[in-house]
Amino acid sequence: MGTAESQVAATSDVQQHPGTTTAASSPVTDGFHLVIDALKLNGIDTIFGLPGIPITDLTRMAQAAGMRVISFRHEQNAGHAAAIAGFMTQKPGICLTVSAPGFLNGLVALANATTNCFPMILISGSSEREIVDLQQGDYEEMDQLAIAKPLAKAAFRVLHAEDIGVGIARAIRAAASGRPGGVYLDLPAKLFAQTMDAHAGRRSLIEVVDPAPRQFPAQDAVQRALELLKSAKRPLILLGKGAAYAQADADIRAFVERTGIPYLPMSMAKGLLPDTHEQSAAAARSYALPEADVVMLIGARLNWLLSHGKGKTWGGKDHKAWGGQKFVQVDISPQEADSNVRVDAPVVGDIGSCMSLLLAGIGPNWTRPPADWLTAIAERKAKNIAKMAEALAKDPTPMNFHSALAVVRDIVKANPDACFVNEGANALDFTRSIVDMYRPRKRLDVGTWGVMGIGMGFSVAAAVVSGQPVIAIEGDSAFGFSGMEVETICRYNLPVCVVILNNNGVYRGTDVNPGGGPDVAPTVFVKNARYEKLMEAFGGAGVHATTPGELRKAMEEAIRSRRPTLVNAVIDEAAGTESGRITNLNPKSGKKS
Ligand code: ADP
Ligand code: TPW
Repeated sequence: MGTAESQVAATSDVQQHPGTTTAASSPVTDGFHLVIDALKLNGIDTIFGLPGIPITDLTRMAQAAGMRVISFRHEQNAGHAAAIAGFMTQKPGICLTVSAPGFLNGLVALANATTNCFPMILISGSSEREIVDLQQGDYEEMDQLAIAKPLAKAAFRVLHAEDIGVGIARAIRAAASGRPGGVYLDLPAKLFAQTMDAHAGRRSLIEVVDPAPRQFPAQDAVQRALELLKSAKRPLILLGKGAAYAQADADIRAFVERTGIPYLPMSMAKGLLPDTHEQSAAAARSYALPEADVVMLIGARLNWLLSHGKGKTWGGKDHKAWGGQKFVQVDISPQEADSNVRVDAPVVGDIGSCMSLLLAGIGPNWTRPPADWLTAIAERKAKNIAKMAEALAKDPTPMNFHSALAVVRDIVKANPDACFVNEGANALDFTRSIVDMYRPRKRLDVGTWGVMGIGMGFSVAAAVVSGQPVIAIEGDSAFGFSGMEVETICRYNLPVCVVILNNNGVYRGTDVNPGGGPDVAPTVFVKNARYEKLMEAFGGAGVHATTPGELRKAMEEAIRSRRPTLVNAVIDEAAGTESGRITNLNPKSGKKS
């Protein structure tokens, strides 16, 4: 990279911008250009957003300056796109919105990014501080900074053009360093038109050096973890999305293979090692968790997705009881250990640095786990895989989740580099367990919150960032949260194949109004809806698939042609359970584990 000055000179010619040359002809720049130049200086080349006052001109100027501006139909989808771009690249994804309502629409994505440890920056235009603070009723008035603060890892506002460089540098560092997260950057409308001397402007920009500095754990922490693992009779490794994010793929794989310890991938860590790896215990999960004696968490939290590390899932005698496991936790956050149960060996640092030291520490004489543990897991696994194969081989009419997903499983196997987006309840749970992933950071889903609405935003970003085909497996309810973005997919001609597993409703389509009135039940949608026509409306391909053969043909064609495609895969409306696999979290069901 050159100096800040040469970069800026190359990225935006301030003299060509109307009103940016003073009478004395000393060049001036303005807030618009400083924002664009600061982003470009830091290697950020894409903005996901939605224009309007006061940022329309910013989107135009960014495009003129060679940035990719991906314009959405709703800010939430742009925000989800930015967040997943951050997950895929380790560079904060940028979402740009207008004030109050646009900002609020983006907030779900900002909060979701923070919750999931994805680096993103939500940049919103805002109204005039003087008017907002006196609550005098400005256009789209709102105290956005105050509202964003509790939902973001950090929040900043820039009031003066000469501080734009610092504001963007701080936002980048806050989003990407340590535990990544969502950052809010408030840019009041007045800032964009502020002018300043172009040379001083260039000098005010900051090219962030080492935005996510490596953090090595202490040697004794590494030793403690290795000793504990060595002492285990039934060790288990859990890989989380933090491990996928860290891009330490080779060292993680080497550590798993050289220790010989069985592992379980969390949803978005699927594919970090291929799901077909012989050490994967995924198909024996309900055996491995309660039986393990030492569990090593790599970039995974002991939250609800892991039953808080206790209860019956872990072999505890009731839903609150500790199962007796000892834990090693590799994580960048020093506060994560002991969040739910005692962690005996915290290893705090970035996963790349931690894994390189752990790998170096195992040495040539490492003893693999006892054979009876490995055999017991292998036996359970073989039994469950055979059971699953039986279910997948059935060909019922209408299709069910299994017969449709057997097709998806083959398509992903044949196209391992395709990105894979997934949301819904049953559509999520069945897909996660049936469809194997083969490469890291390909599976992008509802994450820590189980949030619906990531579908089309993630799909757009995955296609833009990776250039690879994208397959989105969507529940019909899940799809509805972001469905209008099929226009965005068609507009940018992205190679996205959306498959809706359509069972006529939320969870399924068979509920009946308990009051007996004219309204359908709250979970029921229009029967036999023709979702594929939505894609056709914007020039993409729409397919109505009622058999696995039709689904296979449509998906193969979509991937071959790279044409935006929506397959309406009609499945049995009685298929699916309420809330998928987390029925037990519904209050009436009570907490069972
Ligand atoms: P999952 O849902 O897959 O179990 P979580 O989101 O619960 O994963 O956990 C991810 C963890 O990874 C977080 O605790 C976060 O601090 C950690 N993490 C994220 N990035 C890194 C990194 N580069 N190095 C170390 N830990 C990381
Ligand atoms: C932002 C609650 C969880 S899953 C789901 C909802 C509404 C949809 C399930 O139906 P779908 O899938 O998609 O048709 P399937 O296969 O079971 O039929 N609002 C938000 N997030 C969540 N999680 C919900 C509501 C929910």
